[in-house]
Amino acid sequence: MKRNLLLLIMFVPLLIIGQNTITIDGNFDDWTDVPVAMTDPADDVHDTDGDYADDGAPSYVAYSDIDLLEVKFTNDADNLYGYIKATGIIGRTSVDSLGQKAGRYYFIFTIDTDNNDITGYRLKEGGYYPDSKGYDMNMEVEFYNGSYNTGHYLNHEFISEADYNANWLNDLNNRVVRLAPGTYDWYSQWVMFPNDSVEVVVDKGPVHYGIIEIAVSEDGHEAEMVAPMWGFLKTPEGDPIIDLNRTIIVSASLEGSGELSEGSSGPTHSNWGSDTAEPFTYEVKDPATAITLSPAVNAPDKFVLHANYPNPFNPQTTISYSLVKQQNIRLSIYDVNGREVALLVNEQKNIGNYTINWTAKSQNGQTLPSGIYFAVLQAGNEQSVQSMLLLK
Ligand SMILES: [Ca+2]
Ligand SMILES: [Ca+2]
Ligand SMILES: [Ca+2]
Ligand SMILES: [Ca+2]
Repeated sequence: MKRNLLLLIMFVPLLIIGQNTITIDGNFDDWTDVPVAMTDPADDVHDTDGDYADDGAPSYVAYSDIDLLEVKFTNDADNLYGYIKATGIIGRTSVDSLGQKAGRYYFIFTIDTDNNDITGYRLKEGGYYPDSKGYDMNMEVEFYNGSYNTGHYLNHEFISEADYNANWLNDLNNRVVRLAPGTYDWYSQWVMFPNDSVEVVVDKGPVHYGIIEIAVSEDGHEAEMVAPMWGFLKTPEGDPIIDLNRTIIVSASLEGSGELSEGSSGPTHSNWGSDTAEPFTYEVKDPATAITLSPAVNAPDKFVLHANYPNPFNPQTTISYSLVKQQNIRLSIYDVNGREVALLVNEQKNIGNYTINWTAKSQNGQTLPSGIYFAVLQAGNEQSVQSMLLLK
């Protein structure tokens, strides 16, 4: 049984990874097979502007639109994809025509792109909780005044205003990120276009549609986002900041100005709220590797019949087999004279591991005598055989 479990763990997730295709369309069937990266409790939004005890949680604020519940994260050969489920409506902001000021809302994946605490900034500096260090870049979407505003990248490598002033434009013009110790307050922020041109953006700036895209479900509780890896730019040495077979740390947050929050105390009152899930480690997997390696390393092309257990047996034994593709199979028992004495399985089966108990009885229920029997698994012209000894 342990061996079966191991097989299941080893090759089923790899096959699934190879099949991930996320479409940014506001439908979420494409996320079904992506494992949950992190769950987050309900009703734990905190006041982003509020007091922040050194080792305690910041104060609570009621704001259901910001209350995130679940995070997923995946990639294909070219892109990172993030998914967030929330209690309220993702991206909901107040509009100035309602006699309120225009609100802001952020859908954020903050990334420690080099898996190194020394480079980047500390989440707490931005008022985020739980705290964690080393965050270099963001992929995020801003909603403003009731609608989408920009989908942009952020670079947090600047340690001071002087550092920022001296370097940000040069770095962006050279399409590089230096991965240096940074701060929350000093960052550059840009929308990237498919032709590699950039538009520097500021909060509440004009709408630009670049290569980062987002789609929200009809009920508003779910959203999916894509950020092409090349938009994270390169190091001065020319290495991509994000690439396949890298380990990154990801922190997902929702944040918004609070005109529409339950905690708001008037039409112009702004109670900033944010909710951050615990950060998680993510391997940027190579989908091509996942597809080709899994069957070759862990399983034969079509199926495997494992040794029965116990063996010798009396009268019951367990026969197990694994299928790496959906197929019609036939599992039967033969005696030493080549006579089929029992047919255990004869049907189409899905990919997976299967076990079946056999109690040494023939097809019509007769008890069989001691002796050698053969379990035979057949699919098409191929078969796999295990001999079994019934000892009474
Ligand atoms: Ca989708
Ligand atoms: Ca939450
Ligand atoms: Ca870092
Ligand atoms: Ca939380």
